[in-house]
Amino acid sequence: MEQENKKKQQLEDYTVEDRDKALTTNQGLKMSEDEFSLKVGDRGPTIMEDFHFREKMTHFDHERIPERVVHARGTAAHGYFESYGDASDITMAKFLSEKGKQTPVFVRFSTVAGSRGSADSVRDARGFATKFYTEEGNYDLVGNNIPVFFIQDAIKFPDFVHAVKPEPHNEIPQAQSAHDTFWDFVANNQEAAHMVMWHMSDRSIPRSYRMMEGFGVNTYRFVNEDGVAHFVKLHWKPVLGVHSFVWDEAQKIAGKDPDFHRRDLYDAIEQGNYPEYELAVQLIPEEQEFAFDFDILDPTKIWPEEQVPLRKLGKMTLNRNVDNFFAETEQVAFHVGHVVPGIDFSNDPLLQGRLFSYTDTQLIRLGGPNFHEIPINKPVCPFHNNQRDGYNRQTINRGQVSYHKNSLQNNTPNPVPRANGGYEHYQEKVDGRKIRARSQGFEDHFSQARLFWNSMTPIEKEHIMKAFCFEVGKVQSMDIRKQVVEMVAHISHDLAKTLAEKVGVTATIETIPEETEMKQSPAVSMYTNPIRFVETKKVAVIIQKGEEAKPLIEALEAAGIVVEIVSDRQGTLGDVISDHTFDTASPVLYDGLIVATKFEDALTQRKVETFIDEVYNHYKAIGYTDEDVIQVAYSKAPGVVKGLEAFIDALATDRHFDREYAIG
Ligand code: HDD
Repeated sequence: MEQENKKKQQLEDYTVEDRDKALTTNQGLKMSEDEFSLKVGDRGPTIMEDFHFREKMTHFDHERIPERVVHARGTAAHGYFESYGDASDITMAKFLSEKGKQTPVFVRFSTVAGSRGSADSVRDARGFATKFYTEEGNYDLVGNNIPVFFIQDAIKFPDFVHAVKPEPHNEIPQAQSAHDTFWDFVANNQEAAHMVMWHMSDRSIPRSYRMMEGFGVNTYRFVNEDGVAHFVKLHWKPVLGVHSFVWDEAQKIAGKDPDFHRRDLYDAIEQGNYPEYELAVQLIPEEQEFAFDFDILDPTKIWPEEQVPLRKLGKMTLNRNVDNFFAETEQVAFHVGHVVPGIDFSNDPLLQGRLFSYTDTQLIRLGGPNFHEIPINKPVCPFHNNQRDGYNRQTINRGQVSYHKNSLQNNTPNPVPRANGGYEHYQEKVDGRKIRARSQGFEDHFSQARLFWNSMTPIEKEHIMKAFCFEVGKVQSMDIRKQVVEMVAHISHDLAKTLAEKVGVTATIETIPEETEMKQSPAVSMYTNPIRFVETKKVAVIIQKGEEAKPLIEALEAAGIVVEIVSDRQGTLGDVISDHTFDTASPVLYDGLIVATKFEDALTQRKVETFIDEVYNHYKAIGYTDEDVIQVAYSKAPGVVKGLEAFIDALATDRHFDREYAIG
């Protein structure tokens, strides 16, 4: 249960209710007319005097701000984090210091490459950025749903982003990596190999923001009161488990409902189905920095969970939608440098560069240095310093003094020592020559790409292979296709050979030594230990006479399933209400389907069969009430079942992939 939420209280001071109020200008002047500009005669020209027209139009003309240079498309929610216990043995962060301690949070999920108006279901990494409003200041954990990154050094970030974004000469394609510049970048910057394997896997087409993991990606440090430090990696584990679309479905959803993920999160919260994620940490003591066969500062490497186990720290619950998308979701400003005592940085060169970029980008995006005063960004604890002025300054700092040191104000605001909560950077001893070079420990680009491939179940391998064929098959340059195949040959000869054949290139695979070592990390597989559940899954029920369906619908809802009725018309159908027709609904928008009727009208029945085909082709559960309503071939296939109980069981399995081999 959530206790008093300080952030919610703070935001209420800024929240305005416009309902039932008189219309005024921004100066508070009530207006008697808002439909007509001030003219000379009712057919004459508009006159300069019309301050109301000018104010309204000027505000409108300035409504847009630049979208985020990456992660432009996103959605967000409020909630709280609750600590499982006292983690003071590893960090002095107060929000982790006692069991049951709650901290308000704001989380923004996003895609990376697409523009603000792009579709949600595209193949892409997903951003998972959390702002903890702690009593010691804001702590931002700015992560993704994939634990590694494309590049090792932040100086390459502009190159990578230029390559994945739409191509500059024609701005095509939108929100996709299936094009020449992306794959040219990958083939020529082979540190991307491991990330590309994740990117081609089903991880990059998540079913829901509620059903994906989050990773801090970079290596950070936890420091306790005694100054003892551990290298750490942070993880979010969704309570519902990790679940994905299939690729054909994801592409269709992009057209049928480009807001799919946004809507899914919003609806779940409105329905009281609050998404939950557990925060966990992997810890490596300082003295074991070099104890692994990978470099722990390399952001293209995971720390296999089997080698470095997870310790769970607490749980986050998202329980409130935003009141205003722009004010909150668009204006929230995350930064990896927003930390609290007990959380520190490593020399991971990607993280070091991020520490510059995030504040810098807010300056242009939010129009100046006072973005911390925007309500969504404001800490819930007091903040005082000698920074002043700038565009849109809101704080009214009283007094004569805005400098340190001073005597007029008794030298305040004053820095405080660590013992009193002052942030002190971890005193790492650093020694070296200035050099622009890749660390030797960062040179191996393929071992973990292979580890990932070897850890996949057969169906995951097949999906990765198909994703490669799709993406590389869209590349126009045959030379780039060949380069990619040769890169992939360092990961798996089988994968490279299939890819070469499918995309029509002859590549020199045999000359690349085949790696025989078969290390695995089962934790990276989505399908090795899937979580089965039905609660919050969305099911379409096809009926035409409502009175027969009411008990069925009630039983589904009692199991926590979200039900929508689809029929040949909307509105009242006996004693239930039909939500959709076959035109307003789409089979790709549901996790499962129950067919409870057969239509006499041949055209309508054809629509039902098309609906069933699509659900079937995407391996989703299908229930039927009677043999008459389903084709015989389907009724014998896995995951196509008769009766309610069998359907609920079939729905708990996300996808019945064995269907592909059962018939057809
Ligand atoms: Fe980044 C946004 C995650 C590397 C520079 N990044 C951004 C967001 C997420 C991430 C989730 C969206 C935050 C929001 O919702 O507002 N970024 C990552 C992860 C990375 C990563 C997990 C690899 C470990 N990023 C990265 C590098 C740089 C940036 C190497 C530059 C050196 N990222 C930015 C940015 C953005 C951003 C340009 C765009 C909008 C923003 O910051 O606020 O500064």
